[in-house]
Amino acid sequence: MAGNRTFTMLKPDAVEKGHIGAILDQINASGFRIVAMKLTQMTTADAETFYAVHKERPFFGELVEFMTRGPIVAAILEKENAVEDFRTLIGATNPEDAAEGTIRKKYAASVGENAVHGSDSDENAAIEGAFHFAGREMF
Ligand code: RTP
Ligand code: MG
Repeated sequence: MAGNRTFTMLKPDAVEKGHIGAILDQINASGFRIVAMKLTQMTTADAETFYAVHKERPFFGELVEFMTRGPIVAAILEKENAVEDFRTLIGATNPEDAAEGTIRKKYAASVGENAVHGSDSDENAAIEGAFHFAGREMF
């Protein structure tokens, strides 16, 4: 249902450090249902398209390099008020500013390598989910 889904990626740093299980556990314990999920790796073209909104920013090259350096876990999550509640659960972009107990506070190393992505609007959640998953992969 529109408004009840968000899209997330557990970023390469979180996968490299072995945090997949702990992060998914916290996501489930916070009331999100997994609608779609896979381990995948973005190509440079994928990451440039996914983050096109940031292409003029000074960190764009670094961001694309980081997001393509290893596998990610991509997932679609369902919950009432999913987009906003998930961004609360992950915390501020910079882990130094993230609230205690949030996923970024616990698992992120820096503003660039910040463990997890969360969509910033219902519209982008739908676009980002469709970027990674075919309809038959959503449950
Ligand atoms: P995300 O899209 O990954 O959920 O993160 P966000 O909304 O909290 O932050 P956004 O402004 O959309 O930035 C996207 C990602 O770019 C990297 N970044 N690096 N070096 C820097 O100053 C910087 N700023 C942003 C982060 O990986 C951020 O999550
Ligand atoms: Mg963002």
